[in-house]
Amino acid sequence: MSTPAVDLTRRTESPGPRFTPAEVEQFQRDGYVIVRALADAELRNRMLEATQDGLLKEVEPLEYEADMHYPGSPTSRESDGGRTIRRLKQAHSRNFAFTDWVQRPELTGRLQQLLGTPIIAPLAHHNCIMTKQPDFSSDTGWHQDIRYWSYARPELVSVWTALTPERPENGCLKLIPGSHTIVFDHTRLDEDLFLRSDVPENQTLIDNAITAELDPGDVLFFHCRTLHAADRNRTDTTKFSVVFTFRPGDNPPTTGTRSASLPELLIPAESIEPTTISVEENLQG
Ligand SMILES: O=C(O)CCC(=O)C(=O)O
Repeated sequence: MSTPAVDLTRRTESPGPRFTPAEVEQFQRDGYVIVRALADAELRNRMLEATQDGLLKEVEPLEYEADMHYPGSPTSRESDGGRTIRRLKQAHSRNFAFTDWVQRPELTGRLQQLLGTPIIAPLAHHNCIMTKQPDFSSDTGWHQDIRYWSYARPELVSVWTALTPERPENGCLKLIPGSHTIVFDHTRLDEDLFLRSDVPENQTLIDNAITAELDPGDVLFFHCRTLHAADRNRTDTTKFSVVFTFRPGDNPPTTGTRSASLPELLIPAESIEPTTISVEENLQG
């Protein structure tokens, strides 16, 4: 079954500093929302330049495709394509453009609507630029980001910013609307906690997936339990996306875990009333 794309209608006016009520409602219901043209071209270009420089100079810390052992990955760092970079880690420390982006009112205003005040950006998760390259990229299976994260509650919002076009052919994200409400029984997940496609109820979910087609500057907000996946890049151009995650102040990482292994950013933002994320859990499995 082909995966429907979300509406790519361009907006003509500035998106402003807040989600509309309909967008908040969509986030609550579907576990994601896309805001078109949220990151302006000047800032995007600064993030893209810093990214291309980091890629060219191989500035550590890096994640290589070969490290993942996903379908399509080179078998080792020594094999053909083994030095293909999958992501530049620690985006925030690479250039002020990334600090600038996570403090922009058009972003923080929206995060406050979802998370309240204060907004915290963990540096241990995401905080990266995905560099999905043409020759040696891989397929990422269906997963919920929270699977390897440890927080008081599964309540974080990730922000995926397209620096270049994202389409099915270059491996744009696919998402399953409403999957942020589902708590999966272990029989539906494989040993790496990816959704098993050989389980019929899982396949029914996968059949409902949408593709998040993005143009440069479009921003996808998604819940840390929203199931998502992506195919490899089958074009001849690298796809670049900046990804950060954010949490409410009262949802700290668990001491001693990877989530608590790095500092976090306290994001400056004016205080506004949040629309809390009320996820009614749907225990399946
Ligand atoms: O771009 C991809 O292959 C997927 C990345 C992803 O799902 C993630 O970083 O959580």
